[in-house]
Amino acid sequence: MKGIPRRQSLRYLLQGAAGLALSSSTVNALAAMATKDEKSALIVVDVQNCFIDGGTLPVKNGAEVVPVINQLSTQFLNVVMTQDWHTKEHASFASTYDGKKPFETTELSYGTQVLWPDHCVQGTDDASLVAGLDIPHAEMIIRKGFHQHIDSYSAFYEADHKTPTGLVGYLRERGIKNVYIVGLATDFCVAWTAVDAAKAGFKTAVIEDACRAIDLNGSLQNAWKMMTEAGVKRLQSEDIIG
Ligand code: VGL
Ligand code: ZN
Repeated sequence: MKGIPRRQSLRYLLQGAAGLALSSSTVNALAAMATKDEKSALIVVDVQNCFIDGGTLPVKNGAEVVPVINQLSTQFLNVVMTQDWHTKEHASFASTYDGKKPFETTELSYGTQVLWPDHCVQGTDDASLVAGLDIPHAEMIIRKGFHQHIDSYSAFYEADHKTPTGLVGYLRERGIKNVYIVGLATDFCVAWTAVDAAKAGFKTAVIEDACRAIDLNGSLQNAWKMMTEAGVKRLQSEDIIG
């Protein structure tokens, strides 16, 4: 163990132990140790006015994530935030199409698109981060959904599954290996971000109680299935905060 810093050697021991005995306290210890770590980042997805009460696409109890995320953020050296950032008459808005209503779907070049109320239009107060979000040490804000004809639930790839936002490159260049995802909404932008993160090779966890869902036609259940199949871990904030 000579030459290995004490904290790091303890981690190796615990990781070894976790393979033998998966007691919940060991899992929690590992969850806690993955934070305050240069190789871990918290990704705060779309905690914007549009997705809370008073916004254009409010997620039920969306504002409840704010204090939880503020507290979690203190456990991370690296924090990235995302903003849904649409053009007017965006392809994901029902109002862009004749005879379409919000929450119906349409077929676009890349597949089925849910049509939403107009939301998170670039530069509007609706698209601003929620004022109560208190993460002064956040290092990066990435905007997505700014191509008129392509939606982007994921913070990594747009809905065509091809156009990158640049976030994979940013995290890799920063040496990030582990990502913890929180925010709105569990079943859309959080889930798609988590699946893409896992596919890109990051160890990925979603902190469930720091998210709220839209839950449209079984979308929440589908989202957890998708995430589990992609290898995304499901954590609770107490696993991190204790
Ligand atoms: C989102 C629907 C449309 C989200 C964004 O942030 O989950 N959902 N645009
Ligand atoms: Zn959107």
